[in-house]
Amino acid sequence: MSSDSSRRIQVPEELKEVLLQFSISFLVEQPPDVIDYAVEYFTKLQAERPSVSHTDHSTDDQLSVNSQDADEPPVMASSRRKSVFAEAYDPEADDDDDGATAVFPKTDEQRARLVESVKNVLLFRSLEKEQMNQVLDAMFERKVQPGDYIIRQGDDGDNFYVIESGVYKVFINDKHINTYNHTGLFGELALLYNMPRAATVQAETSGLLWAMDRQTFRRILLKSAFRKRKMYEELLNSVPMLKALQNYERMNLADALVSKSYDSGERIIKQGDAADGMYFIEEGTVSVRMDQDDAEVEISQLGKGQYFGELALVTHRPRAASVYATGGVVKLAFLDVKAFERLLGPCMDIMKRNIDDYESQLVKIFGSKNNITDTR
Ligand code: 1OR
Ligand code: 1OR
Repeated sequence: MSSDSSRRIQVPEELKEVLLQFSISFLVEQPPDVIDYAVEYFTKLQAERPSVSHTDHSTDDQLSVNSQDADEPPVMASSRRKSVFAEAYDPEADDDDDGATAVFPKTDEQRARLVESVKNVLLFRSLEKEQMNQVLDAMFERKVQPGDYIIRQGDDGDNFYVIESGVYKVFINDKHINTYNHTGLFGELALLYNMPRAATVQAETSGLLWAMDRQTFRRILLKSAFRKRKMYEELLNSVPMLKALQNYERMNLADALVSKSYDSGERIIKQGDAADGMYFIEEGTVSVRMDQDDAEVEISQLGKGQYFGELALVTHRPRAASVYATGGVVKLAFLDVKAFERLLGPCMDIMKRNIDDYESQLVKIFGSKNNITDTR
C-alpha cells in the first residue's frame, strides 16, 4: 500500500552524518547567524573533500585535525559519530537544579591537594566563595593507572576532571590530538554543551584526578562558564591573530579573560612599568603614546578587535609605550601573563611579525630604534 511505502522514507546515512556534524559545530561555536554559518561551513567542507565521491566517507577525511589552515572554522566536533542529537541549547532555561550537591568528606591533606590542583582552573575563576566551597566539597578523588580510559569518544558525559598528576593523551578517531602534562582539566565539553564526548582521553602514566559529577557541574558551573564563553566568542573571533588557534583553544582563552572598563582619558598602561598581562579591545578606542623629549607623542590608535600590551610579555621588557582610553568608555578583555604563556603559544609567530612592524614604524617616526625589543 502507498501509505506503507510513504512511511518508509529512508534518510541516507551520509545526510545524517553531515547534518549531525554541522549541528554539533553550530552548537559549539554558537555563531550569530545560522545561514551565514551554514554557507561558510559547507563551502569549507566542499573545498576540503579530496574528490567528489558518494561512497562511504572515512571520518578521518573530514577531520584532519592539526594539518589545517589556521582559519578553518568547523573542525572541532566533527568526529562525533554517535548520535544524541544535541538539541538547541539554552543554559538559561536549563533547570538541573534538583536539591543539594554531593559532599565528599576530605582529610585536610586531601583538601589542600585539591585546592592546589584547582588553583589554575580557569572555569572556576568567576565563582563566589560559597560556590567554590560547594565545588571543592563535591569533587572526589580518582586514581588512574597507565592505559586507563577516562573518557571514550561518543559516550554520554558523566564527570568532569581536574588533573592533579599524570600524563593524559587525547584522541579523536584514534588520532592523537592533544596531551595534558600534570595540569589542566578535561571532560567539560560534553557537560557544557550537552553533547557526546568529543574525544577519548587515556592515561599514559599513573596519576590522580579530581572528578565532579554532571549534576554538580551543571548546577554550579554551567551558567557562568557558558555565559563567559559566549560573551567573548564574538571578540575572539574578530581578532585576526587568534585564527591561529583551534576553536577549542579559543574557548579556553575565553575562560581566562577578565573584563575591564576605562573612562575616556584614563591611562591603562604606563610606559616603563613592569607588565602583568595584555588586552583585547572589545569596545572603544585607545591611544598609544611614547615619551619623547618630556612630552608624549601619539604613535598609534587602536580599536575594536585589536590588542595591545603583548610586546612587553613577548620581549620580557618594561612597557614600551603608554596606552590611554579615548572616546567614551573603553571595554577591554585582560589576559594575565600566565594564561598568555599557556594559551597563546600558537600565535607567537604572528605577534613577533607585528612587533617587527613596530620596529620599522619606530624608525620612521623617531628616526632611530628606541630599544623597544632589544633584550638586555
Ligand atoms: P569532552 O567532554 O568532550 C573529551 O570529553 C575531552 O577532551 C573534551 O571534553 C575536552 O575537555 C578534551 N577538541 C575537543 N576536546 C578536546 C580537545 C580538542 N583537546 C582536549 N579535549 N582539540 C584539541 C585542541 C588542542 C581540538 C581538536 C580538533
Ligand atoms: P607593551 O607591553 O610594550 C605598550 O605596552 C603597548 O603599546 C605595546 O606593548 C604594544 O602592544 C602597543 N611600538 C611599541 N608598542 C606599540 C606600538 C609601537 N604600537 C602599539 N603598541 N609602534 C607603533 C606602530 C604603529 C612603533 C613605535 C613608533
